[in-house]
Amino acid sequence: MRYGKAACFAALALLAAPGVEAQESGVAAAFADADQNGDGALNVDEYVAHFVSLFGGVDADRDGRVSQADVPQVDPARFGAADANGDGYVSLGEAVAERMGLFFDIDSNRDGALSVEEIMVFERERN
Ligand SMILES: [Ca+2]
Ligand SMILES: [Ca+2]
Ligand SMILES: [Ca+2]
Repeated sequence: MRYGKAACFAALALLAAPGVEAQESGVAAAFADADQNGDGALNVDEYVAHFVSLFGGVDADRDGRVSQADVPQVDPARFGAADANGDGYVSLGEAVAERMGLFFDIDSNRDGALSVEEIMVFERERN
């Protein structure tokens, strides 16, 4: 269940690959899943926690890193950008680092939290 809903948000959150998974209904469902305190916004803690849980879903063999083969939907250019040390794998640390950069791109009003609207706008502008 976690993987099903989370996979939608993964398109946004996990290496930001555009695609059918990123459709707005999927984003909204994944957002609700990630918004643990139900205040309608994702703070940094919720954002990172959600992403760590996503990473666990993708990292099938639990070695703490993900190869391109694990995430075929991710654009290889994005994957390469996230793979900061160029070893062919995106580690949890690399992924979180990449994700935190995106957080501030998405948080257009700079209030330190992401609204679903901010995510939708980000998705639309990017695609
Ligand atoms: Ca929240
Ligand atoms: Ca790496
Ligand atoms: Ca915001």
